[in-house]
Amino acid sequence: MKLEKSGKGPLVREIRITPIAIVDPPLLNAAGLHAPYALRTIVELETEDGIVGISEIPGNEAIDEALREASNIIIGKDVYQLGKIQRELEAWFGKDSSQDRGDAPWDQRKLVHIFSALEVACLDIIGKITNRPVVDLLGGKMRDAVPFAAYLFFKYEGAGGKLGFSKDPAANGWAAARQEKAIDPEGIVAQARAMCQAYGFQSIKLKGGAFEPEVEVASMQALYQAFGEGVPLRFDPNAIWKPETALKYGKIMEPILEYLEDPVRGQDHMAWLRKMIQTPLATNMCTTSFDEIPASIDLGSEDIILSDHHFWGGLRASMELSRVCTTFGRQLSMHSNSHLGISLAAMVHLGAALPDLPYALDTHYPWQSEEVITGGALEFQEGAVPVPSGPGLGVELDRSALATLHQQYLDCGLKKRNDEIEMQKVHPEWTFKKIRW
Ligand code: GKR
Ligand code: MG
Repeated sequence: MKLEKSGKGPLVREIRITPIAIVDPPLLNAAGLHAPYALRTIVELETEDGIVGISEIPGNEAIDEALREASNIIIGKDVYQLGKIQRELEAWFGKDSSQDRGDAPWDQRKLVHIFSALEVACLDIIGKITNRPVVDLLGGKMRDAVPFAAYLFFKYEGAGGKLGFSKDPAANGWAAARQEKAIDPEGIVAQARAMCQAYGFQSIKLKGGAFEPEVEVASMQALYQAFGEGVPLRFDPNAIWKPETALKYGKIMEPILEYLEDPVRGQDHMAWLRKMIQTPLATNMCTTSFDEIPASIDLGSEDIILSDHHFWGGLRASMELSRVCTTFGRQLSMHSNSHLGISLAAMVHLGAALPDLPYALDTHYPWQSEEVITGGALEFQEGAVPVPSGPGLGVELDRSALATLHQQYLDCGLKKRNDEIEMQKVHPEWTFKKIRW
């Protein structure tokens, strides 16, 4: 591995974009039901010296297509020239607008995804060249391990994938527990016990928005009864509540919540509720880009912004967001979607570099049963993931797993996440509503 002469730096010679499908159980949310497979895209950049950097982003055919188009910009570029790469991508694709995010709980903007994919892979390469972990490129390690929260879901019975709504009778421990139905407080408490036992999580988040507020709030109360004050609890109905519903149930949950995530839709409604209840409000839906920060500050719409490097345009943008949050008296934590170990490694490097980490971060990782990195799933110790110590991201692509998961993508036929369509397969009359209760 050698540095290029005359300040030219290592140049990208090739980009490989591989869509994959990973088995996902039938999890419920405000937008419907998870499909039997979640889609991800694995990006590899290779330099002229043969150094390969990797990254992972949510899978979406249109974004993959745009990434292929971005090859024109990335090929031949010096991996250190991230500012220039970003400028050229913005000029080519035009800046994302807030509308492009979509109404679903997850983000569908192109540019943030593309830049995140390219930036993380470039940082992986730079780390390999300089023999430093990515966390060092973000400012250095503030902690050795990054804490995550148990992320609970209401769900139908089933393992997902080919098994769909049936269970694999050979599974044990958490692998068996994650197949169980959870549609009421008892099911949620059982899920929490099994997940916390397997991973050692010390904070708990419940994804709501799937059932009537009474059932979901009763589930939070049951978690509080089961785990006591020592385990911080959060609840996220993905903005499906009306303001008056959020006020009623926000007040009821005030004594038991660490924070309430996106109870209502939009900065105005969040700001209104913010003044009416004591519980801190968090968001990954109402303030989702730097463009939305001025209004968020003017209105006072939330206390905690849940960054996601896939949606905010990379790891360095998330570090910048942390500074903005500090300036305006906000906290920063992290949002997630179904993901594998490359994304988790990037999240851990970021989490380790953030100056302050007041809350355990979100991760869907326990719901996934497959991996695309060598050595299998990353390990959790008492709910935290130790920062990988190798150069770059510190994780390597398992080529045979990549090929298998790509074939699974081709076979499953899914091209884009659509939880409404999946829900209609079970309840044909069901339709997505931005605000339901
Ligand atoms: O995986 O169903 C899910 C979640 O609802 C996810 O899509 C959200 O983006 O985890 C997310 C959230 O915190 O809103
Ligand atoms: Mg959320």
